[in-house]
Amino acid sequence: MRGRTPPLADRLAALREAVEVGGDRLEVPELERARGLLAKAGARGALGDATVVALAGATGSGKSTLFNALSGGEVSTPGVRRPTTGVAHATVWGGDDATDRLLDWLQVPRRHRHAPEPAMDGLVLLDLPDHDSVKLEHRLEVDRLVQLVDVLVWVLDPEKYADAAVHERYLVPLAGHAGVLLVVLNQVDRLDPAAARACLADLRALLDREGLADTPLLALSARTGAGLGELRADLARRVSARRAATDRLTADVRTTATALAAQ
Ligand SMILES: Nc1nc2c(ncn2[C@@H]2O[C@H](COP(=O)(O)OP(=O)(O)O)[C@@H](O)[C@H]2O)c(=O)[nH]1
Ligand SMILES: [Mg+2]
Repeated sequence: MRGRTPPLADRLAALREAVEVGGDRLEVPELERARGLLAKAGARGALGDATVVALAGATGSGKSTLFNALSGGEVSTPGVRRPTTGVAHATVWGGDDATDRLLDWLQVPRRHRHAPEPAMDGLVLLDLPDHDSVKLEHRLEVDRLVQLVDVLVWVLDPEKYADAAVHERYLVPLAGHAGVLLVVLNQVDRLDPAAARACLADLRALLDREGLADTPLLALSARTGAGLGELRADLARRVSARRAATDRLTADVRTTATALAAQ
């Protein structure tokens, strides 16, 4: 039907067929990635429709402070001395056995259960290690989880928001995933209103140029709480729609199938 997006199951079936056909003819990295994605889709699909949201970003951007502000307490220790932890932390809203299995699959051992909050029921929030950590194992842990989570919130700050590392390594490759991405400009309390507007406009233009025009950009202060309501509302919408996992996999299949077809 014209204009109708094929359901995930149809896309996965098509990808599986392409892998089977292609597997006889050529052995390319795209084929291996497609096999990996089919395995991921099978595993994630069996783990329920909770929404896994990860806070990602550079050292000192404010991930842990934001994680605590959303979690309603001191759950993850903000960095005094760096580098901080290489292990992701989770706060779970209304989790059940399926959520525990989901976190086992994600290999996130540190978990905190939030008090009941109906609007957020079904949210699994992760505080990731720093993507620019001096420790290789921290960076590898970020890369591993970036592949697995449903929604990525990139926490940027006024100094480093245009850093090539985050844009080239993470945001541009995720351009096919605009729907599962959210960018926040944190620490806006450190800017006067005019500077904050200029910074946001510059970052917006940069994201648009990178093919991320559909990605929401929010101004935020994890310290003062400014903009936090808007972020919560965005997350609550995604959580109640219960389709973030499907959307992420759909975007993955689209990217992977395109890469495979180009072979
Ligand atoms: N002024 C200001 N400082 C912040 C904000 N968010 C975090 N910080 C501070 O920035 C430093 C690094 O924060 P942290 O949450 O550890 O960053 P992480 O490395 O990304 O986890 C800490 O001293 C925080 O108190 C913010 O919105 N405004
Ligand atoms: Mg941290």
